Order: sequence, then structure tokens, then C-alpha cells
Amino acid sequence: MTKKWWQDKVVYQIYPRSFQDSNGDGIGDLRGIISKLDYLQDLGIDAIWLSPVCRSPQDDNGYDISDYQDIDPMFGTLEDMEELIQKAKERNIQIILDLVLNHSSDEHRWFQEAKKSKDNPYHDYYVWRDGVEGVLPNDMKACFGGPAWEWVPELQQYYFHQFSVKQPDLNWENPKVRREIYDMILWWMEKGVGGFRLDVIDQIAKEPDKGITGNGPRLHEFIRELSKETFQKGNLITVGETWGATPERAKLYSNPDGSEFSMVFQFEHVGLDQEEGKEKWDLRPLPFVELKKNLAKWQKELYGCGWNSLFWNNHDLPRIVSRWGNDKEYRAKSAKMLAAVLHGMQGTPYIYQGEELGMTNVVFQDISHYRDIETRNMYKERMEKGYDEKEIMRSIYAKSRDNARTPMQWNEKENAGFTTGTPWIEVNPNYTEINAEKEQKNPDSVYHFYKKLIRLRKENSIFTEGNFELLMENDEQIFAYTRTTEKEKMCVIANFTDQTASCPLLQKWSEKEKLVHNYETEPEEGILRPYETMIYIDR
Ligand code: TEU
Ligand code: CA
Repeated sequence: MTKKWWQDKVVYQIYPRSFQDSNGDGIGDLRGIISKLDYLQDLGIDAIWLSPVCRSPQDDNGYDISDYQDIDPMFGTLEDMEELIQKAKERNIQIILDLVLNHSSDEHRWFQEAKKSKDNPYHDYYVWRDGVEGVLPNDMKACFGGPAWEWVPELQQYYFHQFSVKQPDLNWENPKVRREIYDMILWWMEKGVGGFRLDVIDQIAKEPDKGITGNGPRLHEFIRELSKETFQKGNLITVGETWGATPERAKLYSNPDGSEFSMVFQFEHVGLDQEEGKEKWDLRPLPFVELKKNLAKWQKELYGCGWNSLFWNNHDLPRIVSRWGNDKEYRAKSAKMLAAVLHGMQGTPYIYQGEELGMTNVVFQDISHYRDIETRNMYKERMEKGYDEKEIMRSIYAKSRDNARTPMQWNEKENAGFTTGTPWIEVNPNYTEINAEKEQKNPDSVYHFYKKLIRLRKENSIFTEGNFELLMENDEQIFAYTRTTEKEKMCVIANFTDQTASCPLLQKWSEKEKLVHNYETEPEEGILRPYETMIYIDR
């Protein structure tokens, strides 16, 4: 496979409302991001994936868009966006926009029109079924709880929504809808954006009468058309969010011929610590050996015929250091270990804001402090079903999306330097310990470890090209693998536990050049210390 220009890039995800507030209203905004571009340039990232900033009633924090061609006043103006694109470009940073194409807001002009009458030209932009009040077309459920159908008395019809009632699904069967979407994307491309992240793109080809949401029959047909009409006219980085991806499908999404996207987000690994067949709230300990085998499977399957994205975190997931590391006595060590394991693999690394500081999950006293619609709905639903409240809060502490959404911790001043006003969601109280200023000053910090990994990827093509092989696959403590090219071999070794672990690999590798290590001294006699990690290279 010939190398693509974007394959050695590293992406940083910004959740705008929690990144940096510039005007004291407690909500992060575009001018806030502009003021932090130097920070991002110092870190060394190549692109910013910006969670949605378009006009939105914010029912799902911007994933409910009411105007795709305007910026929400809460975040700034179109001019601010143009300035951000420009100023980022000056630092060789591209802006990747988040396209939410499966659904719009119910406050979008299209839906407002669609609701007026069955023969309104916009009616067929959404998915409707005739019916009788109280008798749902079928028993499909929405992702954030409740039925997937909402009754509109004026029309004597139900509309379909896979997410909240304020996120009606767009009807991709309608060619007019698709054309509107393409024109909108071309408009953004003209503004100079560097790419797109496609929200729940594997759910656009739904067929509700057959109970189909993800992976509908026409899915790849729609995506290929979308790609041809838009992305292929530019030189972009595109990534599809696909919860239902198998390796087979991922090869289509990220086909090197460029017919769909550059790469794909797949989520198998982040589902491993939940009870099988249940919800993410139903916790089970991480089956470590399964995690290794799963990541290895994706490395192997896409080698030479597709492209992985590499991530532990995003705005929907808990903080990785709290989840699979140890955010108490080994916070920095385990954060670095997780970083090394991820960045050593083949694919495009995504760093979620604050991950590079080793930011942790938050524990709020009670449900009133939580803002996320998914968390709040689940709490209500489970309380009604009679679950124990302590049990519910335990799930929230482990998995709530708000864990990732507390404000970015910049310094030890009030509100972590995020805002001079009252933040829309409380700051994690550990900001005096964990913040960017402190991390940048300490050469031994998580921040500097990430910075080094990013640089190494640029300097060593083996990170992008090397063939992956999992070692010690049934070992319960060690995550180890090699990457191999014709000329070089690299070995990533990591102890995933807070116990020491014997590692025969050290004998062979410790004589080689060491690229990174999260302890200052050498390990003794082939024993790894808690969360110890190193990357060796044999040139
Ligand atoms: O997420 C897709 C999605 O399926 C999520 O609802 C996911 O199941 C959940 O967050 C896991 O906790 C995307 C966006 O990333 C998310 O923020 C949006 O809420 C969702 O789409 C709807 O647009
Ligand atoms: Ca603001």
C-alpha cells in the first residue's frame, strides 16, 4: 500500500464547550481555542477534531444541529471560525469538523417545515409513519432512552429518532436530502477545513420497518456517493464513527482507493468492560487478554488494506487513566503506559483534550451535578425501575460521558483557568494537582511523554508502516508487541498492572536503543515494575 500523506498525522480532539472560555460566560468557545493554538503547536499535533460548533439548541451539546452553515452564538461567529482555520493553518494544524448527518435538530428549518403538513416539500426529509396516538409503529428504542418514535398530533404521524426526541432522523432515501448535505459540505470545504468526522455514519441507512438502524442495506452506496460528491474533490482527512464496524466493513470504510473515508473509528475494545449483551452501565472488570487479542485482530486485519484510528478516549468515553490505568498512586506512570501502548500501534492516534495531562474521571456528589442527557435519562429510568441508587452512581462514576466533559485544566487558578465566570459544568477538584501549566514545567510529565510519542511518530516511519505482531498473548499482565519493517524492528513492552511482572523479553531488548521509558532507572533482572513501559528499536 502506498503511503498516504495523512498517515503519520496525530489528531487532537477538542470538546469546545469545555476547552477554553474567552468571555466569562462559563462556556468554552472558538476564541478560547484560538488563544490555545500555541499550546497545541507545542504539543506537536497536526489536526484538531472539533466537536460540533454549528447552531444548535444544545439538547445533546451540539450533536443536534439547527443550522449546518452557521456557528452557534455560544461558540462565536463564522468570522471566528474562519480566523481559527487561518490561524491553525499558519501553525500547520488542520481543522476537522464534526458532521452530524444522521439527524438534525427538531429546530432545524427543514424539520419546522416538515412538521407543517404531509405535502410540505420538506416533509420527506425525515422518517415518518402514519399511526394512531399511543400505538407505536414498533418497539424500537432510542439510544438515550424511551421509544424511537414521537407522535405529532397535527399530522397524525410519528417521526423516527435514534437519539433524543430533539434529534429527528434525516431520511437518506430522499435524494434531495443527500444533495443538500453535499452542498453544505462543499461550502465548508471552500472555507478551508481540513477534514471531517462523520457522526454515527453507519446509522444513516436505517430501515425502521425492519428494525434496522446500523449497517443498513444501502449504507455503503450512500457513503460512496457522499465521498465522491464531496471529500474526493479535496485533500481531506475523513473519519467515520461506526459503532457497528467489523473488520470486513472497516476495510470498505477505509479502503485505500479512497472511495469512502480515510479511516474509521471502531469501538469493540471500549465495550469489553461491560456485561455482554447489556448496556455500558452494566460493569464488569476488563478482560485484559481479550483486550490485547481484540486490538491485535484490528491491527492484523487492516494491515495493507485499510486504516485504523487509535484512541482510548473521546467525549463519550470515561478517562482512560481512571478506566484501565490507576488514577491514584500510579496516575502519571499508568497514563504514560497507556499512551505508549496506543501510540506504538499502526493507525492515526487521537488524543482527547486533557488526556495528555493524565486528566481523570470526576466524582460528583449526586446526579444534580451531571449535565449529560444520556446520564440523566439513564439515572431516571433506572431509578424508576427500582435499581439501587448507589449502584446507579457507581455506573455513572465509571462510565458517564461527563467524566470527559469537565473543563480542561489549564492552571491552578480559579476554575483551572478555564473561565472567569461560572463553568457550565463543575471543574474536577483535582485541578490544583493536574493542570497544563504544571505538566509543561515538569520534563518528566505525562504531557512531555505524549509530546515525545508524537515526535517519534514523525521521525520514525516504522510507527506508520511496521507490521504488527502481538507477543505473550495469554500473559495476564504484560501487553507487548513488535512492529517490523524490512530494515527495522520495534518492540513495545508494557506492564498493565500495579504489581511487578516478569518479562523475558527484556533480556533480548534491553541492549537495543530505547525510545521511551516511564521509569528513570533500568529494571532489574527481567522484572517490570508497576505500569512500567518502554519502546525499543533495533535499527
Ligand atoms: O455518538 C454515537 C453513539 O452511539 C453514542 O450515543 C454512544 O452510544 C454513547 O455516547 C455511548 O455512551 C455520537 C456522538 O459522539 C455523541 O456525542 C452523540 O450524542 C451521538 O452521536 C448523537 O449524535
Ligand atoms: Ca464563552
